[in-house]
Amino acid sequence: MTLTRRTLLLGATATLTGCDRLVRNETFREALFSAENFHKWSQRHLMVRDAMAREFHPDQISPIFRANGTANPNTPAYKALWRSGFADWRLSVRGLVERPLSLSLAQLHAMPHREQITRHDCVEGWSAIGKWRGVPLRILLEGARLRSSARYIVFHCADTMGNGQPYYESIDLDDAFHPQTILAFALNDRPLSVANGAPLRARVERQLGYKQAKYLMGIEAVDTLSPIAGGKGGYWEDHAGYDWYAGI
Ligand SMILES: Nc1nc2c(c(=O)[nH]1)N[C@H]1C(S)=C(S)[C@@H](COP(=O)(O)O)O[C@H]1N2
Ligand SMILES: [Mo]
Repeated sequence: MTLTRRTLLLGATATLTGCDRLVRNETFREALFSAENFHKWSQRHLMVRDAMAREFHPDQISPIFRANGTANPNTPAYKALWRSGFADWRLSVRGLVERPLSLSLAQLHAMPHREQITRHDCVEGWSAIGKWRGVPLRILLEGARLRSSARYIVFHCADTMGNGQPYYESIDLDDAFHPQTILAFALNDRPLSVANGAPLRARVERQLGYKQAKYLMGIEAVDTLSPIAGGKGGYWEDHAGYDWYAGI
């Protein structure tokens, strides 16, 4: 809650006090941080959406980047991919794009990279600093020629949760095109481990841990989130009422 409020304080100075009071009201928060409303609200209040997340020095990297949530998808399909060293894994880029893509890990490795040392904050109350390397999401979206009707990017994951539904998450285009939003295949100069989301995971550095989707299988461009699973834009948004915009 404090974390989310801080995001609001980045912009909208004029409305600060009124806002601060309103955001304490649960109903208002629910409405504001839903996917549909957040975008309208942030534009109306000229929120600073292009700010960069803080980056750290190599000597600040945490000795251990703990794993949380799924630590191994353990499905027959994932196990088969893992056994082949993810040689048969493909990332699909689909939905509202003119040129759908199906990319191997080797193809992703051959694309331009970004490296960033950032802090991951989990709502459960722990943080870790790690060095990520991956392909900026912007490059994939430009390669697939995102259609102008697209408003969100959905991350589809390989792991199924307790209720048998796959983990998924979504972000809007401000975050999708942000320079620090990457699809990472390496953590601390090593290939991403299974525990941390092998072979590919999202890093959306201005948001909380649960937005950092692991075990990516596909990314889908959509104009609305309501037909997907519970309709709130993410597994925890659907099942635990977490904010869709989980700003730090
Ligand atoms: N596919 C998938 N992605 C996920 C999760 C998950 O259970 N499944 N957990 C989320 C949560 S709550 C956190 S804090 C981070 C944990 O990432 P880590 O395991 O690398 O620490 O992944 C996020 N992404
Ligand atoms: Mo988390």
